[in-house]
Amino acid sequence: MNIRTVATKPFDDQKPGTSGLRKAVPTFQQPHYLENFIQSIFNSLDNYQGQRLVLGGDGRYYNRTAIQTILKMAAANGVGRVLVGQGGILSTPAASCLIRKYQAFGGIILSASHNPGGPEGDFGVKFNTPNGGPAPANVTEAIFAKSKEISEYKVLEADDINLDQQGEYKLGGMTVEVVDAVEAYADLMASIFDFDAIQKLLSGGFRVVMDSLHAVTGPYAKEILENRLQAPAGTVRNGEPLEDFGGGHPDPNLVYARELVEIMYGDDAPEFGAASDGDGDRNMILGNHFFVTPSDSLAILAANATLVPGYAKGITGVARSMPTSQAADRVAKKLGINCYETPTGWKFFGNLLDAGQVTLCGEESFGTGSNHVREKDGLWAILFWLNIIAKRGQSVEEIVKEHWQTYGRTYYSRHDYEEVAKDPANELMDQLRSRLSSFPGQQFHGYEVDLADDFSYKDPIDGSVAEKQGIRLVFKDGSRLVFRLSGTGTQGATLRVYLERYEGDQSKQNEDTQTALADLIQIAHEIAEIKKFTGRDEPSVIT
Ligand code: VG1
Ligand code: CO
Repeated sequence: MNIRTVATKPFDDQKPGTSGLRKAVPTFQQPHYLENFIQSIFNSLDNYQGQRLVLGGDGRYYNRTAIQTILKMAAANGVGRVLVGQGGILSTPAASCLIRKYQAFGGIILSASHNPGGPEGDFGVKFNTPNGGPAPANVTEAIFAKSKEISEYKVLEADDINLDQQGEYKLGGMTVEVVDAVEAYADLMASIFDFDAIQKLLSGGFRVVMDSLHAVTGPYAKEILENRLQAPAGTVRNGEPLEDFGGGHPDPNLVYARELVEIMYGDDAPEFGAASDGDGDRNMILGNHFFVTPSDSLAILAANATLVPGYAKGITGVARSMPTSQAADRVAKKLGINCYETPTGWKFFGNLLDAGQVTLCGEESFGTGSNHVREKDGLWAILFWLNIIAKRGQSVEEIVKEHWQTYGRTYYSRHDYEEVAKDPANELMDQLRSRLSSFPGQQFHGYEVDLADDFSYKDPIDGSVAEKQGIRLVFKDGSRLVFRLSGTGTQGATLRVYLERYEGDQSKQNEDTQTALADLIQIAHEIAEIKKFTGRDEPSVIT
């Protein structure tokens, strides 16, 4: 067994963001760049020697190369056994499922999620802990600290493993197990949802279109929807994972999943449409000519959870990220269950889920999930919706509108200003921050500010504190404006403006969202001087 120790120097930009280390592919292709980060992960951990690791990615460009490197480094660093998805494929929720099922010490997931792929696109590395969830801040900080002082890494000299053939391989003293990427995850879904009821729905003329956007969910969706639930072949579109996602942007929203949106808003539209992102943790839900906002989706899943066998006994609580609308809070209140508001990013839900404080979690960014894994989960959300529809016998639109009648409607939108210059974007945030104490009591277009702060969160389980998580203006009527800079982009800065307004009056619940939010949009422009700092009149993406 020949272990090579390679001398290296630190890179100064290996600080993980909202969801792992995300950089352009050419950055990862620099000599030692990937190796430094992987070695820093091992250097930050204790007692993993001889233990299990889960490894896989969303199939994007550089996935296979990186997997071979990581396997050889894991072998050289004393890992006992690595479970790799066949073809190097594992969706983020499937990786979380395997970590939990096989009690691995962690997982390395290769993905830049919703960011485009290909040689000029993005790549990413996420480290997940034994609970199956994204590493919390203390872990990512420890990795970052190691990355700043690294001087060498270890790698085994060996041939590449055949990732396409299931089975066991030896790499030095380590065993590599190439496993079916889909089976354990599909079994988990079957254990949660009423597959018989869904199958009956699908065989009764209820038409479903699932767009995998040439990203990782293709094989999962085909196995679950077309094989196990016997939806007609072709239900899953763009189901072949491609290294560049077919040139698309694997982000399931009304802008980037245009093909699906055209089908669902076209003549003879199917009853249900869904899409998922690069790594399979996001979801978009559409009905016939109808879009479900992710914030509403979380609230509706919570309100209907007992229709799903896996949650038949009820849910203990709901958590949502701060920018996510307060629709779920109203359901929690009515059900008398816990309700938490966390910073953006799935890592903040882990402790609450582990402690049993919440069962469902969600983010406005098309992410929903539960305690079945420790990641958000796109196909799980889609199956949840199908299960609810099968039980209620109503359309997507009917279910949502009935929800609004019961709980009120929360008009909600996010405006993204992508790839703007970094320094002025930071200035925009700084100038808002500096004026926070002056906002309360001020009136803007008839909205009076009740509270203005830079959101900070104290984890109720371990007491850790996360500061500067987004600027929040809450108005007297409960409407909100939130400003954040993205922690997942790789070009310049992305300003996210989140807008929310509650409408309890049933006769006013059918307005167009942007129209209903027009005053708040105007206020956002005025107080943040968006044009001045970004040079843009309009957002690049509205969701
Ligand atoms: C975005 C979303 C956030 C999500 C994160 C990771 O982060 O806003 O809600 O958790 O992406 O999603 P940011 O910092 O760019 O706003 V994904 O599907 O990367 O794993
Ligand atoms: Co994702």
